[in-house]
Amino acid sequence: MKKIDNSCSSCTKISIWAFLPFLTIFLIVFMITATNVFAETEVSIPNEASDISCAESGTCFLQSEVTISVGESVIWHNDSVVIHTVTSGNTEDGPDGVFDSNIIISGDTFTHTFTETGKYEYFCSIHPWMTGIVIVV
Ligand SMILES: [Cu+2]
Repeated sequence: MKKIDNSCSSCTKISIWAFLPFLTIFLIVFMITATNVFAETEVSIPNEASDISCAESGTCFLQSEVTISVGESVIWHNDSVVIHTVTSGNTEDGPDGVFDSNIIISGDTFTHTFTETGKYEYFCSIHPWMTGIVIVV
């Protein structure tokens, strides 16, 4: 008589390994999602920003032009010893009201999340030669 093994001692092992591909996919999706949610592009406001010569070299903001994806944020760090603002718009037409940090003191930051595509010009209302642009694609 043939012995039939009903104990299925290998069943537990099989079921654990069967979840591995799903677990891997879940982890990959989670990491991609988490990366997008928390994606922040850093822009520094350097010490030399308060000197008008930074406008010629385009170094009033570092970097003065950044490209990000919809839903991502830009965080501006005031790495200088004086106050600045990050104000959307341009010096010709003034603020356009999309975002405005108001005064950022030395060492402080301002963050804005961009939810629509477009080209967002900004400047410092205290040092109007300080201009930058955020391109959201
Ligand atoms: Cu400034």
